Amino acid sequence: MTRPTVLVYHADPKYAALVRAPRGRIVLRTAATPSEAEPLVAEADALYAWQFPRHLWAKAARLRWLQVMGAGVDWALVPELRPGVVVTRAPGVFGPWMAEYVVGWCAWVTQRMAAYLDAQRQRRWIDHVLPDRLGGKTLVIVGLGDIGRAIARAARALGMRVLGVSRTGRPVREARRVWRVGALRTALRQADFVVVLLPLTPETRGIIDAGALAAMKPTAWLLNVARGAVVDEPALLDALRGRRLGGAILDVFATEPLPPHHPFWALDNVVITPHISGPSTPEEIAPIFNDNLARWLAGRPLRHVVDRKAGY
Ligand code: OXD
Repeated sequence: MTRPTVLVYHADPKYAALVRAPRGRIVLRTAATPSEAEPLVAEADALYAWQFPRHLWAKAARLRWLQVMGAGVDWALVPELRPGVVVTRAPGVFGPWMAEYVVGWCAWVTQRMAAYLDAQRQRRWIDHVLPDRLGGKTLVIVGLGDIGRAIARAARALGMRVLGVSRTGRPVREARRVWRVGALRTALRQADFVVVLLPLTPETRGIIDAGALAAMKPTAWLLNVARGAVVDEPALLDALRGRRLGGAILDVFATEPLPPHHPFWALDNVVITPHISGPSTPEEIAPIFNDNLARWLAGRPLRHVVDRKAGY
């Protein structure tokens, strides 16, 4: 019996080191760069990867399964990936990280951390500046998958009022109320903080547009931890420059790395982080991959299969 080939594509060798399969059941190949992947991809039956180079999909003639290492799958759901390839995600891993990121940066705003640090550098005692509470503030979570619900739980633990927006508008235990995406602006009007978590699909591209931003209170903060292109960046820039928003915490951008000349860098009401809100770690993803690998080898259905039509 020929053994299936599993290609692991990542610069960190730990991803491959943590692959577990019964002895002799698979051929394991690794590639850290596009040029290393190029001669191997035609042989791959399964791929365990992050940001696999788009120009190589056409060569992946034998590929049957792709396990994605990160939260988003938009880079994989391209027409070049043959329709028969099953794509699986890694849910449950990123929510705890992103909950800490979101709650942490919301607290950075309300605890006025920038102001106190700034005053410290100048040896000034600014006891006229008081912190605010997160308790009682309204957080609107746009995108209520497993990550959105993990963020909701953390926010609720601090007494925040959590509202949600999702494609279906289906109620979830974690949010006091959920609207459909069509009623996005109704939800945004109520927010002190908005966190954007929608996957990037043709329907969500630019969905946080000038009208959506105008619906937000002028004191509200926008946190984008989804994809840069879900937000209309020129409209956001306009709103921030015009002080029509409290500010923005941005972890993702339409172009990454954010180019040095980009105007976001210069704004005092923007925090820029380099796409780190939900890092992938080999140790956290490995159990998901290994469980699916065992299923795949046994011919059983895989877990966490992406709906390629829906885009997530
Ligand atoms: C992502 C990730 O999908 O960082 O953006 O995992």
